[in-house]
Amino acid sequence: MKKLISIIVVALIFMSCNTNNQSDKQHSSPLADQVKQETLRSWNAYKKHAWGSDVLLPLSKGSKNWYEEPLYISPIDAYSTMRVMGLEEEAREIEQYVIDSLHFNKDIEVKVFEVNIRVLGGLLSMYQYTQNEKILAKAEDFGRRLLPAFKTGTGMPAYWVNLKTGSIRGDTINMAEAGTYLLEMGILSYFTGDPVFYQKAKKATMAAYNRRSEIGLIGERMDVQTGEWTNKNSHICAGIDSYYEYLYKAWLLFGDPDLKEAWGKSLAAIQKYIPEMHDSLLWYGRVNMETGEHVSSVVTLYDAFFPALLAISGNVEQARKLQHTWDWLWNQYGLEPMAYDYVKHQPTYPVYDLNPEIIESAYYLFHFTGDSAYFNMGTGYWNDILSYCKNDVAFNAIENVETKEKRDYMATYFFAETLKYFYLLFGGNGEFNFDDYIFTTEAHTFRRNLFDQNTAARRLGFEQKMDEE
Ligand code: DMJ
Repeated sequence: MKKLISIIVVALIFMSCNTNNQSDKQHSSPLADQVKQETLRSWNAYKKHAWGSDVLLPLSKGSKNWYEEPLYISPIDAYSTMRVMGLEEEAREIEQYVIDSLHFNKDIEVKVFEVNIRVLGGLLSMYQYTQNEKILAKAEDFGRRLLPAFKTGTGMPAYWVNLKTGSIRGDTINMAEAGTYLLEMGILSYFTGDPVFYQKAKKATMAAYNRRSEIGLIGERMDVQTGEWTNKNSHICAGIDSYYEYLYKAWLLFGDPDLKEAWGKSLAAIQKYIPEMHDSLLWYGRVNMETGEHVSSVVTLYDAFFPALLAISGNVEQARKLQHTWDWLWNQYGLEPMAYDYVKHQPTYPVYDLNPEIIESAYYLFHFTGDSAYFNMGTGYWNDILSYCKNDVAFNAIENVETKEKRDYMATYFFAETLKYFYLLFGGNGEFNFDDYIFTTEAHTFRRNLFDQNTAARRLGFEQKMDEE
């Protein structure tokens, strides 16, 4: 009841300064300021308890590194959010630390996919905002250290690469880990003028696309040396998700016609075989890539990115229906379980790790429809996160969405994505216009007008077709 009343109060405040307008510049709510203050509070906790490390452990007030040596992942991931929120001093501090203290000549094996979206994406966004050549040099150095991973039989990256020696390990990867490089590597090619980065990324993505089945679907996992599928489940869930996201967004940013074609054909196959109605709700489960037969009704909370992708690619009505499903699931628990079986109606993995996807989709849908229902959804999610995840220094993950048992972890994307999407949904930063930006899968923001598509074709090394608009 208390929650309902607070949603109504915020909705009334919101409506009083708004007329359901789709322009991002015309709405703002006190919630945006609250999100900004909570970001600052969490950042100060990171500084106090985890400075120089990758992650804050918010319950034990300690820190953790992903590898034997830190890569400073939380601050790099946080940087673009600081800029979006106008936290300039904090942003400058991160930039200075990167210049003075961060180097990548470390004898550590890193996960290629994860550090690409967080570290490379974060550094490139930092360069875009600062135009500081020293930051671009760091990004280029880091990007070059990832390249040996792509020296495999298929051109898809190995799972691990050693940043110092370039040795690689891990021959079986999922398609998100194979196909989520087009934006970061393409932007690096654009900024440096060296096409090698985009070319490697595109080869990896096309290696998956070119191995699609006769009905146009790709599987989940592949051996990167032999090109054999090791898991033929097809879906838009975690494990493939951002492969699709990057086909569309990289086409939007750079205009490579091969990506447009791959996106169009992939979406048609997805829409034909994957969606199904269950108990009057729209679900995107798992099917066999060769037959299209449904094989599993387990979905993951990551899949809630799909309404955003549907909306930005013009399928707003389908996006609305799917967001309705995710909103229903959130409200079953007041948070989302990491994995859920929609036929058995039970979580199969009950963790909630402060993930952003449902908020991202509410933000996109609010932008595209102007419907205050999406603002209100976001208000509900924010209040739930305040109720269950806020602690005395920052925010923590949840071990079990049914019991709300706490987990001593605050993921780096909480800074990069979750807080940023809340802030933008609530109308923080009146200067921020959705249509001017592309969000990477880690929500790093890039101004679209920085990228001229003719220049992109030259610097990234792809051919434009004559009949392209
Ligand atoms: C983020 O690291 C990225 O969005 C990634 O693509 C998958 N999801 C996590 C956050 O949930």
